[in-house]
Amino acid sequence: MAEATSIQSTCRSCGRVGVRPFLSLGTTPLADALVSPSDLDEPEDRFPLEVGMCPACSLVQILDTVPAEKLFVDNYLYFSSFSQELLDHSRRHAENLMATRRLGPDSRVVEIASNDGYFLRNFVERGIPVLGIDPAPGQAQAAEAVGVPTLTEFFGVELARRLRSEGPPASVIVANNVMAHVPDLNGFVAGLRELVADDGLITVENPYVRDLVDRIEFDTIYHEHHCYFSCTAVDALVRRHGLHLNDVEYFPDLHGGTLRWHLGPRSHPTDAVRRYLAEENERGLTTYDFYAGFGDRVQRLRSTLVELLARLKAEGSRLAGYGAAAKASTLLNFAGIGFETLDYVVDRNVHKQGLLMPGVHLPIVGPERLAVDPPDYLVLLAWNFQAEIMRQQAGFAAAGGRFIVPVPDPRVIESVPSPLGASRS
Ligand code: JHZ
Repeated sequence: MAEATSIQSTCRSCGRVGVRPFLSLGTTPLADALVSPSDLDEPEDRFPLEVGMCPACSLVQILDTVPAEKLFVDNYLYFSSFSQELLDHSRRHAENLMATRRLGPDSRVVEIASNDGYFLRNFVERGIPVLGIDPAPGQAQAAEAVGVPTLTEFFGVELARRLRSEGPPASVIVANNVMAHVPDLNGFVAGLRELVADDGLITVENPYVRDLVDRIEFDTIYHEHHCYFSCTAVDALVRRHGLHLNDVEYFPDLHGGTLRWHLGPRSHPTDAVRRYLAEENERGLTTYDFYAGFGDRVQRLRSTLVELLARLKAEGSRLAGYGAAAKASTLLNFAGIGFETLDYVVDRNVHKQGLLMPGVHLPIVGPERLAVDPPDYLVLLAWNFQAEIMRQQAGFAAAGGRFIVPVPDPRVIESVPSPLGASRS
């Protein structure tokens, strides 16, 4: 087992001592460190995965920090464009911003963690200047290929200062699924304030910690995700850097329940902001008690899932997984699910095919395998795309294949759920 290079003794946001652990997922390999078959003899790094909550500012966070280069540069193969639902969600967001912010050729839209250009390409099509920032070289190259200029760097206050010294402030900054990924949270938010125009808008999306707990989405915990946010924690964090939480949107099905926070240098909070803060206070998200029983619920889920899969195997069924997602790695390694249970893991990301899942070393194959060598049951490891995957795999279901959803309540499912929607409640 490799040691994590640093262990967090103070809160990643407010800096106070006293972060209280409430869940240990043991030691796990890095969730996106897919293994090449030729490297099977090499020792695989494993790091402790423990989660705690800061009673002072409510931030939920992991206690160990793995260096960012190890997480996002070497062999990082997550490409956003493999989900149509995510592309549709992003297009709606872009169109909304273009209309409400009246963006045009004099505007500047910056996206942090712009990945393969899945979002900014919508602005490029309309002639609106953009800048993508992403340290992962393969993704940055893919973005450039679709016309999205991309800086292959980590974002923080220093890069923000440099960009401001070289060019205009950003009219809009978008940061989707990245604020949880940064070890230096305060440097990141200070950078947002530095780069945004005084009348500008910042939107930040991240899975909601309330839903993580309510829906037992423990598998979304891995070393890439240093933090798990509530509105209360975001409010305290951004205020420290001269920003205000002005609106909140909720996408109940996106990545297991996502919030989009609207931030800006000026304060004009909507009722949604007041409502969320009040509700989090009432439900106790601001106290340790809300999280205290989570570990037991995770253990029960693990037992139920392992028993369900073992029963199906004992009945003679063949099983495979769908989605070589990072969350799949947490789930498989924590539950100890490997070759004795699953034959393979399907993923349509061509960059992942031919590699092996971290730790358990299940082979990752293309979806065409389902037609030639179908299992009886397909475990939806990427359960956040349940609707999209089930629609795509209607042929597998029509031929008698069944789906298993692992969280929050491991079970065999029958009907195809409806597509993603948004709401403010
Ligand atoms: P997916 C990612 O987590 C990465 P992961 C990241 N760390 C993050 O913060 C969260 O998202 C929010 C495949 N797939 O997105 C693509 C199909 O094969 O749930 C992916 O490999 N067919 C930035 O890795 C995987 O499933 C399909 O039809 O846990 C899904 O991974 C679809 C829709 C997806 O996230």
